[in-house]
Amino acid sequence: MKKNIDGTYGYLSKVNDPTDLKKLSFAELGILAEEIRLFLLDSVSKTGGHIASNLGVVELTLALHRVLNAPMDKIIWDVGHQTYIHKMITGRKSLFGTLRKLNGIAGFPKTQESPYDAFNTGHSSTSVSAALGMARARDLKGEDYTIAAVIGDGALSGGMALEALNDAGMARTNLLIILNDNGMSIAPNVGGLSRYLSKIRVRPFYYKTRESMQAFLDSLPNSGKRLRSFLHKIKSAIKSMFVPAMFFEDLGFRYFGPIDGHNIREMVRVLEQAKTMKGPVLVHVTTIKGKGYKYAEEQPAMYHGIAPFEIETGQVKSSGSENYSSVFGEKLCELAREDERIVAITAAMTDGTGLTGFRELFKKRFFDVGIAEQHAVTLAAGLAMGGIKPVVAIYSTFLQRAYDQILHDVGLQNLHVVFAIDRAGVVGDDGETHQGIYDVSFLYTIPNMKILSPATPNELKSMLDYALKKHHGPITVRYPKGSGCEFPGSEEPLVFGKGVLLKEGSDVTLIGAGSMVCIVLEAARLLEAEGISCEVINPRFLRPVDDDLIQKSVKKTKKLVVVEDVIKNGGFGSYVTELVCKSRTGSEYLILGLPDKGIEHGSRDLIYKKYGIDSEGIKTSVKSEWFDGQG
Ligand SMILES: Cc1ncc(C[n+]2csc(CCOP(=O)(O)OP(=O)(O)O)c2C)c(N)n1
Repeated sequence: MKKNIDGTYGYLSKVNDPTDLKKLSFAELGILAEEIRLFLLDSVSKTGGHIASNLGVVELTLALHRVLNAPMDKIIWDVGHQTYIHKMITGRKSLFGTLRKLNGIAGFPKTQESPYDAFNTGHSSTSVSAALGMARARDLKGEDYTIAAVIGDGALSGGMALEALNDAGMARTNLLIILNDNGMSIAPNVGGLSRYLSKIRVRPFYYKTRESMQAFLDSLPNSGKRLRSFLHKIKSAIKSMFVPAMFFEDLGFRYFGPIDGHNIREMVRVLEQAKTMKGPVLVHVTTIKGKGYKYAEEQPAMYHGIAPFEIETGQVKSSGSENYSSVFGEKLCELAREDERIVAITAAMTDGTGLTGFRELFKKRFFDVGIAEQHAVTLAAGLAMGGIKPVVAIYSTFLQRAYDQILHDVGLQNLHVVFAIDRAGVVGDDGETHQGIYDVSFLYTIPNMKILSPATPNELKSMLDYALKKHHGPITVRYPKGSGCEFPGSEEPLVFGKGVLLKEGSDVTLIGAGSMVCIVLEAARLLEAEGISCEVINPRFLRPVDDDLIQKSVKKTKKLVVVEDVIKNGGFGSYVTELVCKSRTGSEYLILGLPDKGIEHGSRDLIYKKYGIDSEGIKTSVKSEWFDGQG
């Protein structure tokens, strides 16, 4: 390995696109892999990002790009968090300082960013469906190129992936599936399928045996149907001796594996062969999550997605202040101590949703279902039907998966399921596929659903208290990423359907939903400094909304501003302004929120600023709408 004078790495600096990989020997590719790990660590330790998964796929990415001819051949990366190496070797390594920053490169594949990114991903388990669709499109158009999906063992547990395998196995189309099996989802993978994969992982000699047996069978004279069928039976018998149930082959795939995913030479050999095969092929590769960086290998879950950290010590640089997820986790434990009917459900996000403590304390009342949000919700419906009080903790963005389950299984049956929606609103760095900006709109369509949105961590506690002790029926408490603010008035007791008047004023009524309340209070301060008197309301309930409080205020001010960090279409603003319009007060209104397009990656503050929902932006909009020329 050689570092150039300008600090770049010897081989890496020569790789500008995947064709450059084809010029390197296997020994050189090995050195390149080491350089890539150093570069990755150096840059992600500064920007933050998904480090462990990327460290695990360095050799796999090099082998794939060595064998395939991208961008003509297409690679679809499931989830897409492991595409940093792919981005580095497809012309974007100089942009790594901008990773996940506003106007910088995204942390996930983006077709608009590069022709090498064949399909946008972010949510898990979509790659096989997408790849099969693209393969069928290719066939229908009479074209000829390779399409590969790279899917992790965690993503494989998602229902969609299994639906797609079911279809693809029987499809008469050429399709290459690479199963990147590291035994980990974010945390260790769970479920029967994962156990099945770990059984295969410990029998790597199957692949070698299978190959030598294939060679032996090929060497025999092709003498008659009976001998062939006899040999076929022997082959199946030997196969089942080594691998008890060849799930993938029985589904219709040609199976190769398990192969050491850190051995480039071996992977290139197998991928070359797999690429030329007719029909669907599955190459099972085993990798080590966090490979090459001690701390990430030891604690892959912690280094799955991480803030900037110190390479030498592995310490995260940001302060570990209390956040909404941990407030939720602690409060839920407190409530669960008092009521043994309370159970918690997560879809592969125990740590992220703050449920680690609950899992330790209430083992039997904790269910990690894997990446299976749809199942999580209907499981909760079943539990509620059976007299248990389930709390489903899911990030806003991933709950989108379970819309029909919320509607059909929970809402229509009016079941008491508590949805604890984490990462609600703008999430920042992960960008458009991860923004929690659609849940309010889609939850408004769910029969019987009540929606609560705390403006402070204390309000989150009282809302959970209410949802589990007093309420019956479907109820959502949605709260943002990170830590919140506190302000006077937030300690007032929670009353069903009631908001709180935080500040009286006469010129304009400002309402912020959830985390927007703090920003609205700041905007009010700025406006007051310019002589505009603001009344500020914290609605607490987004459904049912405190109609009386809002109507009374608007009657006085005649001007209503609703601020939300979700899409405006069908959001809280539309809901409130419809109510106000119905009452014919003749008041005017302004909704400040997000447009119904994808909202890009970038820090939350910059995104708020860009879309005019920071305090300055609110002030400017209010002034230009009604008070221009004043102040
Ligand atoms: C629908 C959905 N739910 C949850 C997540 C959050 N998530 C991101 S990566 C990941 C684990 C993926 O594991 P695996 O596919 O094995 O990839 P690895 O990180 O181990 O390489 C999870 C749960 C997601 N992206 N999509």
